[in-house]
Amino acid sequence: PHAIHLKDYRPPEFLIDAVDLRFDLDPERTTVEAKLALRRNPAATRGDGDLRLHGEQLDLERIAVNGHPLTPSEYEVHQEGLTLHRVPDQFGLETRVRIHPSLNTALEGLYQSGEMLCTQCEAEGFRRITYFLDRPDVMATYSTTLVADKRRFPVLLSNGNPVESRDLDGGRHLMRWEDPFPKPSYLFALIAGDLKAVEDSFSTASGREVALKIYVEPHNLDKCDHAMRSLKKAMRWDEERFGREYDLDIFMIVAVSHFNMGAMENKGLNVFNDKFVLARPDTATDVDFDGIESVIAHEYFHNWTGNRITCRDWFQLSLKEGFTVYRDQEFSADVGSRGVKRIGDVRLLRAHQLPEDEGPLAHPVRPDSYIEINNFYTATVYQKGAEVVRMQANLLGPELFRKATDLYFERHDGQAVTTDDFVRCMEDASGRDLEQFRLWYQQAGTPELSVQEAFDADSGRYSLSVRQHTPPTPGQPLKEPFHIPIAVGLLGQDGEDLPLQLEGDTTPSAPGTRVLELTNSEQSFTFVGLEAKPVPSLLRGFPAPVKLKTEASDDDLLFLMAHDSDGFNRWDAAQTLMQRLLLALVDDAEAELPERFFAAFEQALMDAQSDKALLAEVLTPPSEGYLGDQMAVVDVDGIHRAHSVLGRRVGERLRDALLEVYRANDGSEPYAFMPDDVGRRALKNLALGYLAKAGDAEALAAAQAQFEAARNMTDVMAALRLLVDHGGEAGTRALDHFYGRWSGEPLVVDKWLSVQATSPREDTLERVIALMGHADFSLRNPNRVRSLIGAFCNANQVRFHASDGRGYRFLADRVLELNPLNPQIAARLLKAMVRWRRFDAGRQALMRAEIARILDAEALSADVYEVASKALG
Ligand code: HT7
Ligand code: ZN
Repeated sequence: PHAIHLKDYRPPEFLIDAVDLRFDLDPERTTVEAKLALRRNPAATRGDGDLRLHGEQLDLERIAVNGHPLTPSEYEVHQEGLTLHRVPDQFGLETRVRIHPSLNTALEGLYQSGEMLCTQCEAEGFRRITYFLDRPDVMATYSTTLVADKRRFPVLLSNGNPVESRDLDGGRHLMRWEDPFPKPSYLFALIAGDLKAVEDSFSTASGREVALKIYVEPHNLDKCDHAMRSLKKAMRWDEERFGREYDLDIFMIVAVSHFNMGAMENKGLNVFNDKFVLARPDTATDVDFDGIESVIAHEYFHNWTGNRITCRDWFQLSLKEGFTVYRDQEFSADVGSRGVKRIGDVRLLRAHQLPEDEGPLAHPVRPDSYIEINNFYTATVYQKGAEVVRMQANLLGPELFRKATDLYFERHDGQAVTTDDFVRCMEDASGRDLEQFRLWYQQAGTPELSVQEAFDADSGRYSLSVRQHTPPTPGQPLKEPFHIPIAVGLLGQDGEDLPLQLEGDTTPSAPGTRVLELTNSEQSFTFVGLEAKPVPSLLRGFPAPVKLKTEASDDDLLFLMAHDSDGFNRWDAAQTLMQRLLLALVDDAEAELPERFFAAFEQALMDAQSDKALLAEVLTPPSEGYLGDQMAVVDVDGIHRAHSVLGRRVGERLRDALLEVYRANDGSEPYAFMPDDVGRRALKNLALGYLAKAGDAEALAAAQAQFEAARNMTDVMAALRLLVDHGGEAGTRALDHFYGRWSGEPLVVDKWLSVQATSPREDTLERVIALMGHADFSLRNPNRVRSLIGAFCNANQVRFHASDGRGYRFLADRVLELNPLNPQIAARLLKAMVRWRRFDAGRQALMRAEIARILDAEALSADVYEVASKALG
């Protein structure tokens, strides 16, 4: 496998203006006829005159230019596609190929999922459907005719608007779809199946009626209400917040059960992993409801950020993904609780992106090279990309940012563009120079900030000296300083915000938050007019994807936790404090926990005024994985022990308060996915969790009762987890009962698999291995793989990283099994081992050996090869 470099980008030599496709659909053998209107690209430098089309795993049956079949000397079929020699400047190309959906286990191109046929073309799957210029800067209009057996496939869908429907001989039927908006091939989709739709409609701001349809297998029709509500909310929000209206007469969502990622934004026909569509209170948790709302919004928002304006090449992936994640985060913040949303997003960034940024797979938001683009749908491109957009939005402020996005939509509608084009719109609309800011797209790695404070009581001057340093990443040994916005507040002794008067300010400023712009590697900011040394509240709201090396005392952290007007920083102070306690317990499991910690914890718990969801976040300790990231060498067992000790001591020490909170917040029937209810459930289950860690008999009885009585899956799962982790008969009985009740619902069975895979019990790996033999498990279904194998390797640090290396061997075996079946999923799983250098010598050797074993295997996919070779590189 070889690397592709951004610096080698050239415009395509040919363009395709219009595509006419006809599919004769059959799972075993589908025929695809394509008519392409091609012309030379006037903007490209002339090459050798040949036309090179992408194509993989296609059996070519016919090829003609302008209606004349070609002779074998006029073209060449090879591994990567088809080359036509000496073609005219403008011509029509006709091809007919045969493909085999039922054999397609990679789930890229046209494949079979259960009884239906569906497609996934991003990033480079269209070339498995027909010969084409399968690159995003080739945009065409599509007309698609679908023919299939009417009984087996009564529903036939594709992009755009339906224009023809009729029956054919032999029990077959035909549907034709036309998409008037030029699009790249990765946005093509088709669906054929025996599906039913939940229907609704939406009136756009300009008064057009749009038909909305969510297609599912008939038995799932009762699980679509939340998805439909989410879709309508997202459509309205995009009109109000970004001025974006939907553009076709119909918008469709289809839920499929075999899917490599979360969902796909194909024009007018979004295809979803069913996990992100189907929900009923008794089958889905609050986390699931939340995920559905944001993924539905995300895919819908792509209609403008991705589809109407797309990427010039795959290095620009964050142009659409970073911006669209920013948009879905803002949507969720607006329709839910902004503070809680921000905490969740930063938790996610710290759990996935920061580790990625300091490991062997670190890459810039706009990568310079890749071997397999499927490996670059990463936390850096998505989550850090969103932070980079957020920083620009905050630097410009709401009015100028809206002016800049309006300009972007107007200037680039119908084009395939770059992240640089995006930043230029920010500059042109605001008049700001963002040259240095562009480094956020170009340099990998997380800047580390250290801050020194100095207070001069005589002059009332208080200064913050800030340094930034970004460690080297693969291929980038030296870094330039970033342009970093730093939002700060200063708290007085009474806990109130002080006015933030910077030296040299001509007008007095109000108390609150002020954004300092760090552009040098070292810079000082001096505030004046202070009567006493304030307590600084740094990086309010997490204004930039950086790591702060804080030197705040425990007293200051407790003070911030109690008083900071910024909810995010109250949470962050609590996290830092708990992190310190946990790391002290890693060193010495018998270490005393300070009295004031329990007092602060109890005070927060009993504060009747506070937002319960926020409180649950504040009182949730950093995860075992995150604690490992804070250590020079991850102490797997010490961290697990420390986590248990802290939980137990809180559970014992604050028993009464926790029981009171549990009882006061129990019983939120009937279920509603409303912020207050979600917060109440989160808080009571957190309280129950602490009590269970202490082995409290009353708590375990409450968990049992909750498991039996609850009608909503959030409470059932919280109780089931506690029973399983506690072990014994009760855990086994609960698991059996749960499976008996839900064996017909694969997405609920996934929860049953995950709760077992993530249990810290000592026999978990044996159980996972046994569950791989369960009738409901299949390596061919990515949801099953993620729920069992992915959960074990990524969310069970203490068992996956067991010092005997059996977890590593287990993962490597699965990667090798999946490599020929589904390389995308195989490569993703392997990422659980790439940060092997962070562990002790014994574990390092074991992981390295397993990665080397994978690299030695024959017929390694480009996906797995890239991850494994970079991991050892
Ligand atoms: N744009 C999509 C990314 C994607 C994908 C989705 C499903 C299966 C395979 C895929 N490869 C890439 C999803 C999104 O970010 O919206
Ligand atoms: Zn996306």
